[in-house]
Amino acid sequence: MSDSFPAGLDGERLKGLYRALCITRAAEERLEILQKQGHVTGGLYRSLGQEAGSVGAAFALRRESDGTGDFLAPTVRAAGAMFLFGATLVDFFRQYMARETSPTRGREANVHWVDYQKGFVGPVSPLGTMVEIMAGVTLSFSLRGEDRVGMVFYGDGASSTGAWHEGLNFAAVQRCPLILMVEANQYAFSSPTAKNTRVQSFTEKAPGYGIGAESVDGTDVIAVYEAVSRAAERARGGLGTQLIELKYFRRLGHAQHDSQEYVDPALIAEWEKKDPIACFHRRMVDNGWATEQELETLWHESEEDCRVAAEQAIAEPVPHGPDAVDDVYTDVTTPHPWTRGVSPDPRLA
Ligand SMILES: Cc1ncc(C[n+]2csc(CCOP(=O)(O)OP(=O)(O)O)c2C)c(N)n1
Ligand SMILES: [Mg+2]
Repeated sequence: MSDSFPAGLDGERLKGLYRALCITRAAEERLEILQKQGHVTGGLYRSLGQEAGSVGAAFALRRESDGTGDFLAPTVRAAGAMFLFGATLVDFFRQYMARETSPTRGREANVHWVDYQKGFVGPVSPLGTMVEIMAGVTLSFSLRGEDRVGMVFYGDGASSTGAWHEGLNFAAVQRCPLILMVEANQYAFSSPTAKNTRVQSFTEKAPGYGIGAESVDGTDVIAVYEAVSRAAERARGGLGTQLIELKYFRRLGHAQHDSQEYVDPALIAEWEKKDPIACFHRRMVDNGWATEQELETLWHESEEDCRVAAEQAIAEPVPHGPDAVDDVYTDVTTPHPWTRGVSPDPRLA
C-alpha cells in the first residue's frame, strides 16, 4: 500500500475520475436496456473499452459553466467527456429517446447537441468536418486573446477524410490552440485501420503538419490525463495545435446493429483484460487511493443515477406529431436568397 498520488491528483480527484468512468459505462448500459424496451430512436453507439480516453482527456481541461472555459467537440464515443463538461444524464437519455424536452426537442439524436455555456458542440455527421469547425472556434480564441483551448475527438477512420487534412493544416498554420484526439480503436465500421492508413501510429502524421503529438494507452485513464495535460499546456503556451493518439480497441460493433462478426473473438477477449474501469479499480485499491467499498459505492450510485434519469426521460413526451418538423424546415413559401425567389418544392410553385 502506498498513499502517494499520481499525476498531481489527490484522492478526491481520483475518485472523481473513477466516478466519471462509471457514469459513462452505466449510462451506455442503461441505453442498451432502453433500446431493448423499444425506447431508443436511431442507432446506439457504445464506447466500451474507450471510456478512459474521453474521461481522462476532458478531466485535464478547464471546465466552466459560464461560457468561458475550454471547448469540446466530442464524437458519439466520447459521451464521457460531455458528462464531465456538464451534459446531464437526463438530457443524454432524452436525446437518445427523441423527447420533446431534449436539447434538440427530439429533432436530433444522441450526442448531436450544443451548449455554448458548458462549452461543447455536438458533431456534424460528415466525418472529419469537426476538425475544420474547431479550427475556427480555436482561431477565435487566439484572435480574442482568450486563454482557452479546444478539443476535437474523431475516429481513426475519420482521419482519412479530406476535411480532416484541411482542418488540421489550417489549425497548424494558424497555431490554433486545438487538441486533436484520435480515437484509434482499430476499426472504422468493418474496415481495419490498415485499410485506412499506411502509418503504424497516427503520431507519424503530425510532422507533416509541423505539430506536436503523443501516443498514449487509451485504456489508462491517468496516462491519458497526463498526456492531455501536457498537450493543453503546450497549446496554451503558444505552441498551437497538438495531436494525441488514444490506442485502444472497439470492443463492440460499430453500433448495436453490427454483430462484429469480422473481428476475431480472441482479440476482443485480449482487450477485455485491459478494461479501463477494472484496471483503474485494481490500481486504486492496490495503491490505497480508495477502498474497495468506496469504489463499489461509486459504481452503484452511478447505476442508480442513470436509472433515475432514464425513468424521468421515459415519462416525458415525444414531439407532438403536427409540430414535429417545427424548426427543421423553413417556410418554403417564403422566398429565400438561396432559392432565388423560386420555391424549392415544385409542388408549391
Ligand atoms: C465523410 C463520411 N463518410 C462516411 C460516413 C459514414 N460513417 C459514419 S461513422 C463511420 C465509421 C467511422 O469510423 P471511425 O472514424 O474509425 O470511428 P469509430 O466508429 O471507430 O469510432 C462511417 C464510415 C460519414 N458519416 N461521413
Ligand atoms: Mg475507429
